[in-house]
Amino acid sequence: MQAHPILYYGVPSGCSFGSIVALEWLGQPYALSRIEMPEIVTGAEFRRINPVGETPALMDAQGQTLAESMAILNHIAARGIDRGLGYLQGSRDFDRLNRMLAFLNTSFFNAFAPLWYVLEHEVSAAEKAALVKYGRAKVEKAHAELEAMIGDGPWLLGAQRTVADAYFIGIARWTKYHDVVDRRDYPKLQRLYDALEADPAVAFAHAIEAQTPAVSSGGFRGEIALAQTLPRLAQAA
Ligand SMILES: N[C@@H](CCC(=O)N[C@@H](CS)C(=O)NCC(=O)O)C(=O)O
Repeated sequence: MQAHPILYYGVPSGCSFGSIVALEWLGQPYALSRIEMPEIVTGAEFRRINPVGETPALMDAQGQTLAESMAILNHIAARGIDRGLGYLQGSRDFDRLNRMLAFLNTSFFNAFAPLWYVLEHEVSAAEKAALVKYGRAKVEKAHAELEAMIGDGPWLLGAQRTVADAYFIGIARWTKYHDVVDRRDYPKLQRLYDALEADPAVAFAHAIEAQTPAVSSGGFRGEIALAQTLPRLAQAA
């Protein structure tokens, strides 16, 4: 396979979903590498890609790696300015996008952490009740804050669809795993969610995760196994 950037995406239902959508919107050639969580993501091979043992991670065409959603989405946005995915650093719009990404990456993403913990760990009934109460309150608060932050849309930053929208949909869908918030209570977020779910890039990312036939409207060039990507790692100087 030609040396395209490779996005390592986590399943099931990783936050890397947003980076898949953003790469589709970018329209440039890329490949995907599927990483099972928690087994493979925390293994020695994947830690050569991201020592933190988390997805998403990106390997560029030169074999350099980049981790953290914020960094990867900003990397994609910088290459997609002509497509409206991001803005020139130093501009007011860049600051607005960065603020939105930061909110999503901290408040919105983290709000779900107590609820995921309950699903993924053995906890006592009392611990579960406390974590669920805490998680629900956090998810509700983050939804209310985001609803208040955004204007009349149609996208998070207004008229322009950016990498922030891609990242949003990958996290917002987590409500389906937890008995938490009715999105219809947040009409702007519900509208945004529906618009994104109807997007071909989002349909593609769902199909990739589910391993059903996936139709790319972007530059998808196929999947590559983790072990096959390792020889491409750039050697540290
Ligand atoms: N700060 C990181 C967090 C990434 C993260 O937590 N990824 C999760 C999936 S959403 C993961 O890979 N977890 C590893 C595991 O489940 O063992 C980012 O924003 O990219």
